[in-house]
Amino acid sequence: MKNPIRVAVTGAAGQIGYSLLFRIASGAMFGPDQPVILQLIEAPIEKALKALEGVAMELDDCAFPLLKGIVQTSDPAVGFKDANWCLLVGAKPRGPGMERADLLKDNGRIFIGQGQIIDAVAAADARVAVVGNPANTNCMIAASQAKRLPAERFTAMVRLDQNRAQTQLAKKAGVDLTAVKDIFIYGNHSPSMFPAFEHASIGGKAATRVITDLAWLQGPFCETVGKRGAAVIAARGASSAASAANALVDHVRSLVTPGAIHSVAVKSKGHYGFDPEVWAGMPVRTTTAGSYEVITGYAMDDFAKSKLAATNQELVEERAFVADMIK
Ligand code: NAX
Repeated sequence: MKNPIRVAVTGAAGQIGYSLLFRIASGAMFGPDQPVILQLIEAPIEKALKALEGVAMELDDCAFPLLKGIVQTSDPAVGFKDANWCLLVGAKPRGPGMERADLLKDNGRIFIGQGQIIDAVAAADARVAVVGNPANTNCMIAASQAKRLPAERFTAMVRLDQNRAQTQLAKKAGVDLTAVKDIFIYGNHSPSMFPAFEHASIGGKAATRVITDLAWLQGPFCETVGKRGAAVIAARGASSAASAANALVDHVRSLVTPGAIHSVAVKSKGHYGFDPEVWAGMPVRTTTAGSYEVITGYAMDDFAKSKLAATNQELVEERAFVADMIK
């Protein structure tokens, strides 16, 4: 039996947490032979901590063979201690009438603290995955606090957008989902993101040769993927939770699987025209467990270039809003 890995999860009593923790404990994230210790972190709010107790009770009641321990805490120094993976799900939701700039600042403060504590107490091999919105910019803020852990260890999730795009292409083409390959998300996890359909394939052929309706690809397809989160809220009365948790399972599983090719928001090095200081979604190939290289060299036409420029612009603006928080 392998040694257990420590997985810290913030926002553990939230709705994504409720779908996520059971998947991690069952082996879906790290594999069926990898024991885990869950280190669950909640805000220091009585109601949230009480709810967390209930979640921990349910985890116990599942009798997962791989679950070797549960830590419940509102102290990040306890929750991130020796963590191999830090899954930053918890964040403040955007309230009624709240400006995006206020959300950026309020959440920025959370991610400053968490970035510093992770850098101080997490395991030497720690990896960080950010889900809490605005995910790319929160990730950038957390990474900027770290002196010990390199910036590449901090990734933000755009996998839900990739999964959404894959399904939309499969539905339009009338094929099984698994026939759709290499659909990658570029830029921000926001409606400005770009699902680069030109590089996707369907049943081994270029997606644009299978779906020849370019107006649909450039219009409704990009819009449906970009605004899917809002559509789920309108229908369900609550934001995406199970699908977000599933995407995080995919995000981490792909990052620990050498050879996997997938979309991750990572620190830009200027590829695809992204400002070198922002975290942007792009295609990566996992090299060794937890490490990756950006897949460069996909050619972009004028339409793609304009979409990349727009999502880059938004990331640059978000960065400017929180400039005083970045070290
Ligand atoms: P919930 O409001 O259900 O849960 C959030 C939890 O985080 C709460 O229990 C809260 O007490 C906790 N929390 C707040 N501040 C904390 C802190 N400083 N430390 C620890 N815990 C803290 O939200 P949920 O639906 O679970 O969504 C969580 C985040 O994911 C939100 O920011 C949401 O916008 C974001 N999403 C990101 C997605 C992505 O693809 N990147 C998609 C889904 C989701 O919208």
